Amino acid sequence: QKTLLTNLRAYSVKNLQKPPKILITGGLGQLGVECAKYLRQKYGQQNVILSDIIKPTLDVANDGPYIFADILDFKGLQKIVVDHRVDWLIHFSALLSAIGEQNVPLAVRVNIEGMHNVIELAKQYKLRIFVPSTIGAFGPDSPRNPTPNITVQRPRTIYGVSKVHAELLGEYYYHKFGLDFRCLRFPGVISSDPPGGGTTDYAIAIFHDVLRKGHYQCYLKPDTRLPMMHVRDALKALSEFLEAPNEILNRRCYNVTSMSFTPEELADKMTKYIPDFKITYMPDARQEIADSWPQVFDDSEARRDWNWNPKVDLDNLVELMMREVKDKIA
Ligand code: AKB
Repeated sequence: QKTLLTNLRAYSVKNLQKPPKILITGGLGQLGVECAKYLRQKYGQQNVILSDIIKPTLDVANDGPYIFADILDFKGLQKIVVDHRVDWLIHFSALLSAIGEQNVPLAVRVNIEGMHNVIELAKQYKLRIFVPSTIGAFGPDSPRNPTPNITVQRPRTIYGVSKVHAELLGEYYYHKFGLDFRCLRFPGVISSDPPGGGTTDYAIAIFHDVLRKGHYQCYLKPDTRLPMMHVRDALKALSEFLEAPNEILNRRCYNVTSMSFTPEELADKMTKYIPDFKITYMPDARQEIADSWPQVFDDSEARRDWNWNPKVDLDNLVELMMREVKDKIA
């Protein structure tokens, strides 16, 4: 009775009879745990199932439903959808840009074969499916400042190629089969949880290193401008977009962003909290990836169609990260 009441109170979406049952794949990546927390507040703890192939920490296991799910095992996925009566699928499993370049065959399996499985699954069981895309879905031939919603997409990483593939496949399934496919192209998402394997990771690592050691060696040049967003805004975008009625959406894939900055500009803001920290620069292979990506992301279509409006600017982001990373490493 108590759980039911909590669920009903938490559930604020209009136009739906009951809270959706949501399955999150790749749940132990950068966004999964925070996303589950966010959506459980909204739809009830038991209605959001986190999944991965990794053994969770006790904290994660105690937070709500957690199950084993291998996105490369189609039958296993079918069983989960049937047993748990899943309505919405949030598909986070992916190898990011830098790590993907180190193991292309694995990235093809996880990012492309995995996508084939979940999209067929969503079609068979009529699920609403959310797949994140990225600024990495653009390449050196795309306009970089600003990068509009519809433009040339010729990425040069396997991560980017797999995301363009996911976008096109999702749009195709929408038009051909009426699949409720939804996709947001995220910029670098900044959270106190380590991301692992991305090109935008410096903007997280810098907080951890500076708070722990007082200095940071950056693998990008000081003037490398990239679009970014705090995880709070990423989850707000995801949840608002998932709830948006189909009638107001003019497309299935939208650019979203909050801000753009360079390592130099970020470091400058951080000196307000730690005036004497040291930053040095030693660009590596990730520089070439960053140089092919958007510098400023045009998300005006998301703002117009479903009222996307980010809340965290660069000053807020630095303040939040200082606090959150301090708590994490304490
Ligand atoms: C990465 O750097 O690979 C990701 C992304 C921007 O998609 N954070």
